[in-house]
Amino acid sequence: MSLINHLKKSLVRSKSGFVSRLDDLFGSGEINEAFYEELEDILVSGDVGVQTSLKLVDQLKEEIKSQKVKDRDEAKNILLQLITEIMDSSGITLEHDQQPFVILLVGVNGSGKTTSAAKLANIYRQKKNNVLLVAGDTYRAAAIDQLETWAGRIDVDLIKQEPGSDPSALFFDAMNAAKARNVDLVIGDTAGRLHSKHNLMEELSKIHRVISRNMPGAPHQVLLVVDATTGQNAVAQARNFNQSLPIDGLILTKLDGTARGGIVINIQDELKIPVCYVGIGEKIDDLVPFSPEDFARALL
Ligand SMILES: Nc1nc2c(ncn2[C@@H]2O[C@H](COP(=O)(O)OP(=O)(O)OP(=O)(O)O)[C@@H](O)[C@H]2O)c(=O)[nH]1
Ligand SMILES: [Mg+2]
Repeated sequence: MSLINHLKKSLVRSKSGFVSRLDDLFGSGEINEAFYEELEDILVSGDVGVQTSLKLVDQLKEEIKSQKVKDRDEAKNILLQLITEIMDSSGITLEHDQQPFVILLVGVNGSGKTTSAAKLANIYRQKKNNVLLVAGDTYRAAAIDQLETWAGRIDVDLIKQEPGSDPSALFFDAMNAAKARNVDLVIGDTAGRLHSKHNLMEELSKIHRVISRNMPGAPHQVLLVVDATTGQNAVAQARNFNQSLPIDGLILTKLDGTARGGIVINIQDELKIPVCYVGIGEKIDDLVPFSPEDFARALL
């Protein structure tokens, strides 16, 4: 199934949801002040964020005026374009120009890092890449087991150490293994952490340092995994993590669990960090590369 169908399916679920309200609004009627007010309300309650919503409505108003648009159907196309433009900063592609290419997944507890690491490994595995998973959440034996189970299922190698061992040392070893085994892609899981836990954030910086000392230029992508159902909190998480280590892109998980989904637009507008993948379920295939056009079209 394409991203657009997946998104439609998940976004349309709730009758009072974002997409159905947009659908109703653009269905019929004239363009008047009530139309703009309703649109603003729909965007804000759809998690687009107050600032971004106001900006979108203002831009739409201007375009409607200058293009002398009369009907809502035409207005819808303009909004679609405006939304796509906000998200179009996405610069990350599935292709990678370094070997091994190192991706590090970070984020708060339970956001979907481990599952996304496995899903991502599966995407590259299907493209015939030689993938190495790193069980970087060394705090809990269960976290190591969880990734190991996935690795077995998708037939990808895994590097792990005893629970309680130092994650930086593990990543150091993993870089050596990646070079020795001629791996195309390394995907590192990490333990969940809150931005306010200073020592845990320091640990992430250390992992980052150790990786780049062993392999200059790596990690090539640091992806922050955020849970879409946390709404505005997801924006705060992205902002906070980005202050501790440079975030190259986002994996927005559990989009299937929210009827709002506007958070995708909000994050990209406020932080200019591209959404690279979206998680749309718990199964191994439920991670799809993000496309701004498809997302905007699924919304409208
Ligand atoms: N519905 C849905 N569930 C997801 C998605 N991604 C992850 N999950 C579920 O969310 C739960 C937590 O996922 P994990 O991958 O263990 O999250 P984590 O970030 O590794 O968690 P910690 O290691 O505890 O910080 C699991 O039950 C996953 O199956 C998604 O896109 N959609
Ligand atoms: Mg985990």
